[in-house]
Amino acid sequence: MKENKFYITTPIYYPNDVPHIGHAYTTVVADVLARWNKMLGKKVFFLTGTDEHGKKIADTARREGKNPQEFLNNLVPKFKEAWKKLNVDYSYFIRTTDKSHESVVKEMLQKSFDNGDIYLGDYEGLYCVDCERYYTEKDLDNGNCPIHKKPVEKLSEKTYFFKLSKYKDKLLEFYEKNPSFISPKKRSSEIINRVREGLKDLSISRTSFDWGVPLPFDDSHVAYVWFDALFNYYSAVKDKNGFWPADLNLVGKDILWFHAVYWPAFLMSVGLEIPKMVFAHGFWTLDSEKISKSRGKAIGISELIAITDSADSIRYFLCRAVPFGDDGDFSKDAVIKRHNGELLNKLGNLVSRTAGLIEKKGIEKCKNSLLDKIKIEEIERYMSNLELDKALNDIFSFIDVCNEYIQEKKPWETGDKKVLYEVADSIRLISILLWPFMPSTSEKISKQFGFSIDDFSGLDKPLDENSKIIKSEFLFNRVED
Ligand code: ME8
Repeated sequence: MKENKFYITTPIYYPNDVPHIGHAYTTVVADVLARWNKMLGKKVFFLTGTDEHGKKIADTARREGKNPQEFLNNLVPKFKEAWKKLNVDYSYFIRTTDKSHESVVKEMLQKSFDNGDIYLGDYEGLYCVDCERYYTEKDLDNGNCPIHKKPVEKLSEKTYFFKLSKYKDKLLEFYEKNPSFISPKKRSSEIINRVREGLKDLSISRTSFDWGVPLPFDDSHVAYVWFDALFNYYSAVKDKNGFWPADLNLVGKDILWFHAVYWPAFLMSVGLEIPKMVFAHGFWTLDSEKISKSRGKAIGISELIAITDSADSIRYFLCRAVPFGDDGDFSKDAVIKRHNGELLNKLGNLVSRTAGLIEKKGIEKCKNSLLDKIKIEEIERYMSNLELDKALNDIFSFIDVCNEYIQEKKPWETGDKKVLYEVADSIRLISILLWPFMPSTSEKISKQFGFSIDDFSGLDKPLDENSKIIKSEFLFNRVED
């Protein structure tokens, strides 16, 4: 089972507000990769969820006059609804307030404590509640948190420390042996250099609030939210044989440090295997500014889908517009341009024109001469390197090839049923390859052309000559820009 499984995760998001485009990005890409690996015949487990403990949630709930649980029960469904609207098909949605997760966190704290990696000490520092982390004076931007541009709080507390310093050499050795653990490559050297400079022990407990998992060896402290949160990836599959370790922890670049340094150190301390890869993607900006709920600069999920009235169109845009790993600036115009230009004019037209012609003229089975124009191996390679934009580029180049072929062969004049078969069979390939990106569009095409989408072995099964092919509604509607 181990070689043939794929366990992928998104970060678990803070449900202190409704989800926005940044959360949608990681989740959609994770869904595309999960679906792609399912199509490769792997047993896939795709995890997402919400990070519900900590001061940020406790403070926001208090400001709204609610207790944290009540506050969360109102917001967590918004994440589930958002993923449903975006055709995200996760295997499991974890909440860190799940009792089963809390007991794993306690078990891990106890193990780490028993292994001598946790001790009691004093901590004084500058804390940003929105980040749920301490900063040093030199990290600050004019006295403010460098990310949220808000004042930090001076906190002083008795705290338990995790002996992170002890793991410096072990981590460096691990990175050396597993060069793709921190991906993409351009982000790994910065992390490794910082680790080389030395690691301070990490405060992993809090006494200033109680919204968290109590330490099993001292219940006057609750666990630091990141110790609690990171173990979600393990607690979700603990009882599922063969899925651990994760194959891919997908994260934004903002939280790479936590996943590339704290996470493997915690796992070493408790004697668990370490995920194969942590991949940090770039950030979307809106009008060149960081998208942030707390600073009121964000696009919600319904608003995102409403731009083109198509979840598949947004999924496509997020995967195609920016090389995965790079930053990008989001604009409605860019979404509409790709929707009208690539989805409607290229893919939509190919499908509706071909189906319309076939309804009138029919098809005759023959060898599909277009097949050697689609670079399936290259597309597979791009996908295994997480180069989603390049894979889509190749698929859309093939769509161009098909449109040009019809234009050149003019089957509406010649009535050539073989040409129509070749194009219909190519549409079958296109929709199988596009299914992970645009599942509902691909499923519409497969119904219209009478084939099924099961897995990639279907790529080698030519279209049945007796398929009933019908002209049906347009796949995409034109959006005025
Ligand atoms: O950090 N562009 O939760 P969070 C791209 N609970 N991606 C973005 C983005 C943007 N502008 N904004 C957010 C947390 N993201 C912790 C995680 S995991 C054990 C705990 C995405 O709600 C991106 O994936 O702040 C980023 O890492 C994540 O949302 C942060 O979500």
